[in-house]
Order: sequence, then structure tokens, then C-alpha cells
Amino acid sequence: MKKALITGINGQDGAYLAKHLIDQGYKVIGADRRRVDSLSWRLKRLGVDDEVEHIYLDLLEFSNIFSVIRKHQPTEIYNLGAQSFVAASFDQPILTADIDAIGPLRILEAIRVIDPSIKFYQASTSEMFGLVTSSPQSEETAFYPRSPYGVAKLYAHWIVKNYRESYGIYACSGILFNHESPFRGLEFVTKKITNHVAKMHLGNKTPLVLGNLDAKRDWGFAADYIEGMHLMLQQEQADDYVLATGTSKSIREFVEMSFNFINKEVRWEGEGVNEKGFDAKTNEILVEVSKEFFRPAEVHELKGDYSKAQKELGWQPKTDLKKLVGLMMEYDIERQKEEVKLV
Ligand code: NAP
Ligand code: G4F
Repeated sequence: MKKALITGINGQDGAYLAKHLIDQGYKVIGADRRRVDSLSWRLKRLGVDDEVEHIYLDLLEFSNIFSVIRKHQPTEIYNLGAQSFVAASFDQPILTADIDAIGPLRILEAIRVIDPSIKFYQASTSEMFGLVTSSPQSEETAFYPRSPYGVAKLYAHWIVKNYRESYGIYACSGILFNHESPFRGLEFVTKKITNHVAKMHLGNKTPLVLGNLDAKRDWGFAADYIEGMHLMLQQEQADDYVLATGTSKSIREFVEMSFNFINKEVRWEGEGVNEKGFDAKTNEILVEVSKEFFRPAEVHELKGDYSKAQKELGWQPKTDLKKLVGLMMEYDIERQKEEVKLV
């Protein structure tokens, strides 16, 4: 029986991947740094929490990683655990580097010593392209990270390649562009938007406050992307792959799509931090801009070229942005209704 160890099991991707692998007949060992019941809400919502064997694993602690791998003998390890919020990496750059750069190295060292036949997936990111040098970005595009998070992930990306070339370990990096879902963390902009718009739909009058509305991202659906992660570990040879949709939209457009879902049209007025979004019919203020949510250095535009993954893995995205916004809005409206009932 195939046995997968997933770090970051309680995160967005960890939960979707656990469900996918369990459906494929895998035994899943779910690793996270804390074992608090409420943290596995995503696994519970997907109906697989009881099938996951939960264990403690902190990416900061080598002896912990080493003994977990030695004891459980996984056939595949998916390293999804990370300090994954770019904005926080400016406040906690050293912690971010320790978890996101040295964390994967700790796992690779344990694999090298315990059993080099264990396959390894590393969660690389389009954030490594940063100040992009060409568009769309593929596996061949030069990296130029713009955040401590991006720099840490780039170290991890290269050490994966190095362990593959030096020790023949089957180690892959998936360079994934932004992927969202109803289970996205509230700190990320898409979920912050859909969650707030859902509240406004149910009567809340507080405007949504955002930072840079002009940044553009290539947003896909997380449930599509985790299938690509799995495929990467089933090939003849380990390699790195971009997963993306090939389309790029601004935060402003994502806001408009979310309000459109509740039949509101946004009219924009002003510039920079003085810009506001109004309800085109009622003139009610829907959106404001605050300096608080701008970053010291921004990634202005990302757009991925997933043709290598399509050709070699047979992978392609199945969910367009309109459908994704709809999934997130529906979920958030229902969840807000549940919360209102509980009060
Ligand atoms: P997420 O929801 O933030 O999940 C990350 C998980 O990592 C959380 O469960 C977190 O646990 C755990 N973690 C944090 N520090 C840890 C540590 N020291 N030891 C062990 N676990 C730790 O992230 P995601 O969106 O699912 O993303 C999964 C991975 O893909 C991450 O590595 C992310 O950087 C990368 N990635 C994501 C995207 C995207 O658009 N979603 C795109 C490219 C790459 P706590 O709950 O305790 O914090
Ligand atoms: O949703 P975000 O925080 O995602 P970001 O920075 O692109 O990072 C995500 O995707 C990466 C892949 O490229 C992952 F590696 C990473 O782990 C994470 O999942 O911000 C998206 C954009 C940024 O340009 C930000 O400046 O939205 C802009 N933004 C504008 N207002 C905001 C806000 N972001 C957040 N979080 N909150 C705002 O109020």
C-alpha cells in the first residue's frame, strides 16, 4: 500500500490532497506542528479527518522529522507545510526562512540518510518569479523573488534540484501559481474579499478595506492543483513543473466579480489610497484602500505557462475564475448564515 506523509495537512492544499490520496487508496499520515482538533476543520468538511493518522511534525525540528520518517516509512512525502503568507514574511523573515527554506532541507537530509527511495514533493511557488522578467512564466523563466517568503522558497527550490542531481533522490518542485478555494485562509486576498462580500450581502455595511488593487494574479482552483502534485510523483523521472491557468486578473477585477455575484456593480472613483468603490445603483461605499495592506515590495503581475505539465503529466486546470469566485461566494454566504444562526 502506498503511504503518503503530508506536512501542512491542516492547510488548504493539505486537506484537498489528503482527500485525493485517500480516494486513490493511499494511507495518509497527516503532519502538522500542532494537534488541536479545531485545526482540522477542512479535513472534517471534506469527510476524511478520521481516515488520516495525525502526528506532530514541526519543520523547525530535525530530530522530530527524522524520527517521524524512520517510524512511518512513507513512500511519498508532500511538503506543503510553510509560513505561507507573503505579507507576514516581511515581519518574520528569519522564521520564514527557517521553516520554508531549511525545513525542506531537513526533510531531504532525513530522506538521504533513512531511505533515498522515498519520493519528495516540494511546494514551490510563482512568488519566486517576483519582479517578472518575461510573461507568461514557465519552468525556464528567471527568478527574481520580491519577499523574504519568495527568497526562502527559492532556496528550497534549488536544494530540491541539488538533492535530485547529487543523490538521485526522486524530488520534484511544483511551481504553483495562486490557487484558491472555499477553504483558503482568511488572510489571503481572495478569501478576504469573498468573506467580506458575503457579510455585506447579509446586511453588514462596513466597507471592504484592501491594499494594492492593481496587482494581478493567475488564480486557479486548489482542488485541481493537488491532482498535479500527485501526478508529479508518478512519473519515470523527477522534474519541476508549473501549474497555472494562463490567465491573469487584477485584485480590482476579483472584487468586481465577487460583488457581481450578489448583483452589485462597483463604480470606482479616486486614485491610490484615496480610491473608493461605490455601489453603482445606491452610491453606498463598498470598498476602501488602506496603506496598511501594501507591501514593502510588490509582485505586480503573474501569469503562468503550464504547457510542460499539460504535455508530460496530462494536467490542465478545470475551473475558470468565474466558477471559482462562485464556489467561494456560495460557501461564504452559507457559512455566514450558519454563524448568524449560532449567535
Ligand atoms: P496554508 O493553508 O497556509 O497551509 C500551510 C500549513 O503549514 C498550515 O497548516 C500550517 O500550520 C503549516 N505550518 C506552518 N509552519 C509550520 C511548521 N513550522 N511546521 C509544520 N507545519 C507548519 O497554505 P496552502 O495554501 O495550503 O499552501 C500549501 C503550500 O503551498 C505552502 O507551502 C505554500 O507556501 C505553497 N504554495 C501555495 C500557493 C497557493 O496559492 N495556495 C501557491 C504556491 C505555493 P498552522 O496552521 O499551525 O500555521
Ligand atoms: O492573496 P495574497 O496574500 O497572495 P500572494 O501574496 O500572491 O501569495 C499567495 O500566492 C503565492 C503564489 O504566487 C503563494 F506562494 C503564497 O503562499 C500565497 O498563497 O495577495 C495577492 C495580492 C498581492 O499583490 C497583495 O498586495 O493581493 C494584494 N492585496 C491587495 N490588498 C492584498 C490585499 N493581499 C492581502 N492578503 N490582503 C489585502 O488586503
